[in-house]
Amino acid sequence: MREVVAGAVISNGLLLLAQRSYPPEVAGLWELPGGKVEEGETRARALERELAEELGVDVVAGEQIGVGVPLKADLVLVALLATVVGGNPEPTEHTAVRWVGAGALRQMAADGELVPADAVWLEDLAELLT
Ligand code: 523
Repeated sequence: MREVVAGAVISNGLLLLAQRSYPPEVAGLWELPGGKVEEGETRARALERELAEELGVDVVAGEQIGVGVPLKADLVLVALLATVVGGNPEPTEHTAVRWVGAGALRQMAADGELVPADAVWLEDLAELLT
């Protein structure tokens, strides 16, 4: 079983979302940024590495939020809280980034603009933002 870790980065009461550029099924949809945990890496370290690579930010990963979401037979998606300790997110692999509050997040979910797996965390995320 491999893990993908995603960051619930919250700053000033807003959540960071990143717009996927690939694959075609999810291109244009918004996600909590992250990536695959490599062999020998903790979830927290993997998230810190992925956000540095993809967005040029230094974050400190915290506790898990929500449930693990199965992606395929051998892959599970896990979300960790994360705090920015340096830099401003600038997308290198994503199309764009944005910061949203609970209302905008709910609207995006209702409009089908979130990556399906991430939409499972809607209530967990909305609670953190209110
Ligand atoms: N998800 C997903 N939500 C989410 C992330 C970060 C990832 O549903 N918030 C899915 C999308 C892919 C798989 O997890 O099916 C791997 O994510 P990806 O592509 O962001 O991870 P990478 O960059 O480590 O993997 P490669 O594209 O294989 O390099």
